[in-house]
Amino acid sequence: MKLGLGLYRHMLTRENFQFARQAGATHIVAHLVDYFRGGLKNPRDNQPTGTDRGWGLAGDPKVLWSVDELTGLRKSIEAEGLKLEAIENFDPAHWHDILLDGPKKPLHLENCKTIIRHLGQAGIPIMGYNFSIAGVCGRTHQPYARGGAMSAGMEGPVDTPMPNGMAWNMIVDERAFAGNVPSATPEQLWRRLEEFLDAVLPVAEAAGVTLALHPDDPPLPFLRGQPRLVYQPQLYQRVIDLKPSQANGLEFCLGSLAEMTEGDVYDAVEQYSRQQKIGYVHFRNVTGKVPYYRETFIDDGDIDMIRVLRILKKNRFNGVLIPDHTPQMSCDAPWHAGMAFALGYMQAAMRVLEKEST
Ligand SMILES: [Mn+2]
Repeated sequence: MKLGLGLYRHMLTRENFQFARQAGATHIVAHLVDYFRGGLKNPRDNQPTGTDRGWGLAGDPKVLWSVDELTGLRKSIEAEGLKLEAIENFDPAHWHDILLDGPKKPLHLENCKTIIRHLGQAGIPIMGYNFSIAGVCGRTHQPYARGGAMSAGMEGPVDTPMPNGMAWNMIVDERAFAGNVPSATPEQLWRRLEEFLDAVLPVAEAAGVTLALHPDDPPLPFLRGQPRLVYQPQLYQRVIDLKPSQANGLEFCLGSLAEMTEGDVYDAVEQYSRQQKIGYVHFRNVTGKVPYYRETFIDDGDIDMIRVLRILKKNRFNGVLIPDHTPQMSCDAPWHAGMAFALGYMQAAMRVLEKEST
C-alpha cells in the first residue's frame, strides 16, 4: 500500500508537492477541474462547498487536457520525488451531456476517449470519475469535528431542483433557459453509465488506463430530484458486473461507503479488495449515515481505519490511499494542517501493519 495526497488544481505547485513528500507521501492524485470559480462562498483553502448554483462555472468546453499538459504535470511531480497516480474527475464542461443524455453526447463521448488516451500517453495509470447528475451537493459546513473544527456534513434530505445549465454541481451553460433539469429515472441513469462504459472501456484498456468510479457523495437514492448510482455498497458490484473489464475499477471512498444506510463498510472493503477492483482509496472517516452525517478527523469517526487497512493488506491491495477530505484545523494553514494530521496517522498505521505477519 502506498500513501498519497490529493491536490486541487490551484494546489498543483512545487511547494505542495514538497509538502506531500515531507509528510511521507509517495504519490499524488491531481484534480484538474477548477472547483473554485464560484466566488466568496467557495473558499479555496477547503474542499469545495458552493451554493444551490454549485461550485461555479465549469471549464472551457473546447479545451481538453493535452498530452503536453499531463506529461508536464507528471514530470513536475516526479521532480519532487513523487509519482502521479491518478487524475480525479472529468470536467463537466467536457462530458455533461453523457450524464444528462443531451444533444452533445456523441461529442462528449469523444472528449472522454481523447482524455483517457492522453492519460495513457502521459503515463498516468488511473482516471477517477464520479458518474452523477447532481454531483457532490446538499452538504453543510459547520464546526462538526473534534475541538470545533470546520467540516462537512448533512442535515437532512435536499430536494431543491437543479436549474437548467447545471450538471455535476457546476454551471455548464450560463445562458440556459429558465427552468429545471427534468428528473431522470434510475434505469435511465444506469443506461447512461452503460453507454459511457461501452464507449470508453475499450479505449481505456488499449491506453493502459484504469477508470475508477467514486460512489455517490452524499450517498442518497435521489438528490435535487435526480437519481444516483452507487448509494449502497452492493451497487458497486452492479457496476463491476455491468462491464467486466480490467479497466472498470473503483475509486473506493470509505467515507461515502460508511455514510450508506445498508451493508457494512468492512464487508465492502473485503468484497471489493478481494476482487482486485480498487483503483485507489479515499481514506477518510465519518459519523452517522445519510441524510445525517458528519465528516470527522481520521481517528475520530465510526470507521476503525486500522481494521480497514488490515483487510486491504490481507487482500494484497497495492494501490494508493489518500486522505480525501479532512476537517479544517485552527491555524494559519487549516487545510494543510488537516492533511498533515491524516497523513501522519496513515503513515504510522501503515508502518505498524507492515511489521505484522499475515
Ligand atoms: Mn471521496
